[in-house]
Amino acid sequence: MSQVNYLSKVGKWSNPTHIGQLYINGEWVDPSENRTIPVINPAMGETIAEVGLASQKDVQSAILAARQAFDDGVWRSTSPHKRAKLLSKLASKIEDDLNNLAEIETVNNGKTLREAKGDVEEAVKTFRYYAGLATKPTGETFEAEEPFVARVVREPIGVCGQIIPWNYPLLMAAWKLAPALAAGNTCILKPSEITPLTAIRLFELIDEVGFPKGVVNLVNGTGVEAGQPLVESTLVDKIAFTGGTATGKTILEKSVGNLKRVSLELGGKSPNIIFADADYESALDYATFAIFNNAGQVCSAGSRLLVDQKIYDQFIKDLVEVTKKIRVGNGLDPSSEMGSLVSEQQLTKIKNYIEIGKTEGAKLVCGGNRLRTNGLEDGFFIEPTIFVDVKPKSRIAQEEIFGPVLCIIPFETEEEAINIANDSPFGLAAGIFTSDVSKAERVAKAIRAGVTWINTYEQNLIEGPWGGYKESGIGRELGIYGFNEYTEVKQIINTLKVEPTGWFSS
Ligand code: TXE
Repeated sequence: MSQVNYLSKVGKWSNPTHIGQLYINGEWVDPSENRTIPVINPAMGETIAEVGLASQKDVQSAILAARQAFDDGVWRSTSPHKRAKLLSKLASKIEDDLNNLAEIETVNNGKTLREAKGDVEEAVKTFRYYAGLATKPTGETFEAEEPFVARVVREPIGVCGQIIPWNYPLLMAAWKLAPALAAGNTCILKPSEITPLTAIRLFELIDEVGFPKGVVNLVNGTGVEAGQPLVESTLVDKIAFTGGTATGKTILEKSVGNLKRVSLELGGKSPNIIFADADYESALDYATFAIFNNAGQVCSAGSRLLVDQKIYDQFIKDLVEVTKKIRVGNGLDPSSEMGSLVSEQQLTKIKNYIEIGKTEGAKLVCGGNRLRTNGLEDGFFIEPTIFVDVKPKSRIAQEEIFGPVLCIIPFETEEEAINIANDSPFGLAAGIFTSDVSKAERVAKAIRAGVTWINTYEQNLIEGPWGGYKESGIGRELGIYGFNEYTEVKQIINTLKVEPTGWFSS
């Protein structure tokens, strides 16, 4: 089936004519080298589209368009109210297209429709939130010695290269574009080559909204060909990246040419701590949600479950029982509770970690196998998997698996739980389940992570800062924090008395 037929049927994408194209300087253009990359539906293992690949020349065109749009001031000089209006309009268009976008996301990423719809709703909220923030600039003033008056203003940084991953393709595009545009920057978005489809649909909507030419550009392509030129270009002022820690480190190294601003949202190995005095049912429910939601392909997944020795055996028994009931299937099937992994490569990586876990001596008590029956034969499905008695220093407890694999570690005291939780190169998130308010506060403060949830998990508030300590990243997204990451701070000092300094005698 041709890509147009397939996507118009599955995603009800009425006219997906721009799939092979890039969006540069306010226009859909063919890639200069006419090369494409196949896009796979991971639930079926079949090619559903051929997406145009940007060459370095195309990326340069996008950079020049964004540079000119920034330097001309067409966007940064646009009144915040006008910027807000366009961002709100885009939010409404995404909302109107919710079902379509969700289906496209599901067939490209493998997540369930329920998850994909949730992502689209969050993307809408993100654009609305930053539309609101655009009109609320936060300058400061301070008391300066007479005759001076001083104020501090925030200005856009300039041209932003935004490189995003495959686990939340549309939502990550929203997290990047919305604050950057609200603050007056111009953008070049580089989606993951594995999941480019919702970004293409998003840019069709962006085109309808009518941003000034060059303000927002899309280059699809590989990391090396389309991502790296953004990172290395001295015409790009900022790189915002979400992805793996190894790639994040490469990006940091390659960005030094013009000392561009870099924000990185990287991996995690987040601890989820269950104390014996926790509300048992909630703890059980969140322990599964934290790791099996989005098939575990979440940077903040609660992948290390620390369980109080007092309830250890019973909790594991109940957790395994709940986990075995999770319905794994094609994301388009409304009865599926967990979809496929995003790619064969990710499946291979996870299977490899399961083998590592076994050789390290952890006890496999649930799952561990690829699923290949009942219509899942050709897709990249894996059973929700649980290892118990995992050694805190072992590889499966230290490295990001990025799949539905839970590592359970017992602990005896609060201090021991904190030590195990902090014994990680990462520091993105943590969960704490207890009915003791004082203990919850103590542990939340002691854990070195960007977000700590108490008696909940994965509650993401657009208003709050999102980002990690240690090797989980640099900088923060969302809220005013994310907005500020797209601004430079300028101090303006004026004098009310104009006269020479008299410093030199002549
Ligand atoms: O990610 P990459 P991959 C983790 C997860 C996963 C691992 C590898 O553990 O198993 O990373 O996944 C672009 N210059 N996360 O290889 O490479 C690439 O094209 C510029 C966690 O898919 O980090 C894509 O657009 N760009 C993560 C983006 O970087 C480059 C989500 C992410 O790809 C580049 C995804 C280069 N040299 C994976 N190389 C999270 N934090 O949520 C690649 N890219």
